[in-house]
Amino acid sequence: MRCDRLWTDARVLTMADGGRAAAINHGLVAARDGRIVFAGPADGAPAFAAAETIACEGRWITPALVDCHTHLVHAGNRAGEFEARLEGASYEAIARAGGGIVSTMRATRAASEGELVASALPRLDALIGEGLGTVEIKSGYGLNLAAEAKMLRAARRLGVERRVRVTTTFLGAHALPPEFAGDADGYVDHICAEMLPAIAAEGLADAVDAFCEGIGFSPAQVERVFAAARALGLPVKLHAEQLSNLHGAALAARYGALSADHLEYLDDAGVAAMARAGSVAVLLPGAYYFCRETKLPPIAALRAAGVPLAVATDCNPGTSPLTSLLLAMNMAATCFRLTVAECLAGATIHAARALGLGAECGSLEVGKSADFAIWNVESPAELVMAMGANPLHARVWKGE
Ligand code: DI6
Ligand code: FE
Repeated sequence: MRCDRLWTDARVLTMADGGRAAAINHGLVAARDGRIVFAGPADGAPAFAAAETIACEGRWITPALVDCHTHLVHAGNRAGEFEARLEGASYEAIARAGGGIVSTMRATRAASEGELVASALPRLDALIGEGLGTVEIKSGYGLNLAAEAKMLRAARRLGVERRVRVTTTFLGAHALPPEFAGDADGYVDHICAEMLPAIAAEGLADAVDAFCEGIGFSPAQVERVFAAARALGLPVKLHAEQLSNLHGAALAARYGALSADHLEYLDDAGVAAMARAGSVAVLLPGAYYFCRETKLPPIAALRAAGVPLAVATDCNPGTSPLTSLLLAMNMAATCFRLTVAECLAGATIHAARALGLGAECGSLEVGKSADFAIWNVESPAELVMAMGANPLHARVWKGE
């Protein structure tokens, strides 16, 4: 069989079969036209005629990592807020006093698209440097049409500047902009009637998200955004149950959400609703850690119900200034008690599913994009165990 490139003498974790496939000790991976044509044991593999053969010297190959929840594009600096919180101020109090998301909004509105791209690149490069192949990037710091569209264009441009797959999510319902102070319903009307249709018409968003929370938007308001998204044929996801239980995950499930994210305050009914809808639970241990949250997401219940668990950085300037998906995996293991296998599936196959990309990436299976990472580790558990180490040997994206 002809292929462009062949990686031999590798140990391979394909993450096929929803992450359950066994590790392959003497494996090889073959790519042609950017797609995987074989990933499996060398024994019994077809004979390949490859333009180039790369010997991996026993290194581990996993799918390239997928970060399925980030706010990578933003301007400004919230270090002062970090200091204030260390001195006792709460996240809610800072938000109510005009800091928080709205302070990043001001800086983001003032930045040009090029400035947003330039300031996001170091964050993106940190993730890519750890074997990332796909990243989701949300808007939500513009909070008017021009600035939200600017953020999403900047996000799309990042996928041109670097060899990485970028999916974009419109998060207009992230916080209330000052123009609509005291009129959240008016802002939601504006999102549904003006912003979302224009964003969709320009093809700027692959999905629609909202922040369902006391300091964000009510379930009734989120439902109006979801209905507008559905009318435009856009899939939804939701920041749900991060600080309190407003039953957002169950609402998202009713709209067939790709995922519900955070979920510390999720209850049993929410777990059951997510399981029925097939929504992915996106766990964000960086925000849990950084906010010194103590309420754990209901991992055992999610596991028992068969809800796929993803792990993401939530990279954002206020609650999770984290640009390492490997560290997010470590935190998911240490703080949330995920197993190594769950962490690895959470940052690959389940994360791809949370983006609606389950057929395109996240596992090494014939026909999928040849996106993978080659690691200098003795066992995949090291990828989850280490804090601050980067054992990446090489990253392959679309077969190169
Ligand atoms: N939940 C979060 O943790 C972030 N957004 C959200 O809806 C916080 C964003 C920020 O503080 O800038
Ligand atoms: Fe977030």
